Amino acid sequence: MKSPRIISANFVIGAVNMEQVPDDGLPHLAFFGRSNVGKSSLLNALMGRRGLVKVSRRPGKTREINFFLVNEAFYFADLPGIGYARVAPHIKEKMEKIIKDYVENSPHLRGIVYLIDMRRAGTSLDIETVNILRDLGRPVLIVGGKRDKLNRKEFVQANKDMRQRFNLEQDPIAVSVTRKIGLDTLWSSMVEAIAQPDI
Ligand SMILES: Nc1nc2c(ncn2[C@@H]2O[C@H](COP(=O)(O)OP(=O)(O)OP(=O)(O)O)[C@@H](O)[C@H]2O)c(=O)[nH]1
Ligand SMILES: [Mg+2]
Repeated sequence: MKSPRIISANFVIGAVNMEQVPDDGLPHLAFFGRSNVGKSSLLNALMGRRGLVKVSRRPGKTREINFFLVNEAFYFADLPGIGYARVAPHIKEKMEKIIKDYVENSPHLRGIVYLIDMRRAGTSLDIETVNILRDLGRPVLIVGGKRDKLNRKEFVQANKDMRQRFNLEQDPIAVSVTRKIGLDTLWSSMVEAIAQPDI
């Protein structure tokens, strides 16, 4: 499948609590993963809007859930990156509370695209987080990011490691924003997830 035509993509709100999370009945798809893994860059690439999502020079900068309305049909949620040690503890606590509230309680969240830096093929924090999301009953789509940083041999090994670490039956979707690899494949899986009826 080719990527759908993006007719409109707009920033809606940076939500810091559940009251601010869009609740108009349209489905949500969230993007999650370690800080600096490339979530915001991937969102820009998927929406075909270069500067819509702020790409961090300093990791850990995104501290709220940023919602983008796409084609007036669904929302992309850019979740704050996890695992960034230099964020002050009180901010970290807040950050974790909004993620937890949203992931546990949003009735419109259809699934989570969990992005992993393929060079590390999933850290213990990634494994732990994915297990929590799965235990909550949330569909998780594991995506390997920064594919351009790996040579052929490293790529083969990373796929093997990711399959084992995340119990995948096949190789994860691998993407590169800089080389525009895997975006159509990712879109197909996302469109499927978005089409699921509300639980
Ligand atoms: N080589 C390469 N670099 C990438 C790719 N995607 C993102 N980057 C770079 O990785 C850095 C972090 O990208 P972001 O998109 O801000 O990462 P993030 O996951 O949103 O980070 P937080 O908001 O801090 O959680 C930036 O310097 C990007 O240019 C990719 O596919 N390949
Ligand atoms: Mg970001």
